[in-house]
Amino acid sequence: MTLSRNSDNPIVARHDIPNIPPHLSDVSSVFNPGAVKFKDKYLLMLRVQNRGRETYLMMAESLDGVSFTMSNKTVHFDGIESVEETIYHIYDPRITQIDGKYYIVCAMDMDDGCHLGLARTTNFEQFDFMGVLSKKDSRNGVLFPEKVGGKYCMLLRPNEVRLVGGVISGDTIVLSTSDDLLNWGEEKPMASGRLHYWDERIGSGPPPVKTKQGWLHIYHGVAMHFASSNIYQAGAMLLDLDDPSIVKARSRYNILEPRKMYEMVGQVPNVVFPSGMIVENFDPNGFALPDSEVLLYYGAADSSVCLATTTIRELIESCQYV
Ligand code: M1P
Repeated sequence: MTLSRNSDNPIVARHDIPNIPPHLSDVSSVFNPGAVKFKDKYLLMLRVQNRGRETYLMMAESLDGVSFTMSNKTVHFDGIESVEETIYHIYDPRITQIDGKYYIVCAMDMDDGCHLGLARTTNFEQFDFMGVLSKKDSRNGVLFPEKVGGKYCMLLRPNEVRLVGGVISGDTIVLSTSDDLLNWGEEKPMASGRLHYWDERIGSGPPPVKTKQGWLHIYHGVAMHFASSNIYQAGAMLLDLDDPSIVKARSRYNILEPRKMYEMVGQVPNVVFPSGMIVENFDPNGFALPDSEVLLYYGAADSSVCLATTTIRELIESCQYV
């Protein structure tokens, strides 16, 4: 399995973020981006942290997927003021195109824990907040790009376990379905962490991609059996096309792990956190082509944004183990 890190990594770092008074000035970090191709441009929705450790979302655009120009304003979700509870942070956006509209699922830290929020846009200039999706403490929500069995589908990761270091995480990704994208039904377990191995705690990465072999899903796994640090890595799964709660195959070995200094050292050491993926080529029925290039965008050490590339075929070949 070869995932090639871009030689310009980190492709977006804290010094690339413009000063935007009064809140953004010489920011602390930028990481865990959502990614999408829109009108022949590569777009990232960046998670930016200022010196108050407050979180802002910011768009960046590129013609080649590597060299990005930052927006000169932060993203605002119109209508988010209607949420009565305090929202402390909105972060880790995952972007999915469904029927010509773009949906963004974010984590939102609130008084009673982390919840998933949904926003929608058609132009990446103006965004409408649609609602809070999760009742339970959850993170890593990703929407499928089309209905399956007549229903919208979402993967999410309930937060149930406190990791060394304080963050509440989880070890099971679940599948939920909906008729309207706002009201979500029963959560069916899809995949769990594997104790003693690289992915003891897990969470979804970018939204799943349709391939002839199944829904290709990149996820992060956390190895927790090391005294000094939790190690965040990336792996892949293939889910059944008709029932995505069934894992057909999964990578036994991680496909990307912290090795470079920018992944091992930073705000949270030893983290690669895949959150955006752009697949270049699909067939007319929406199946990703095996030789299509894949651009995987990830947060490194909760400090910067990096890019690694591969192909659909190689990602599928990494999924040989259930
Ligand atoms: O610090 C590493 C990551 O920790 C959390 O990950 P998870 O979703 O698996 O619990 C999140 O806070 C994530 O943003 C962060 O990058």
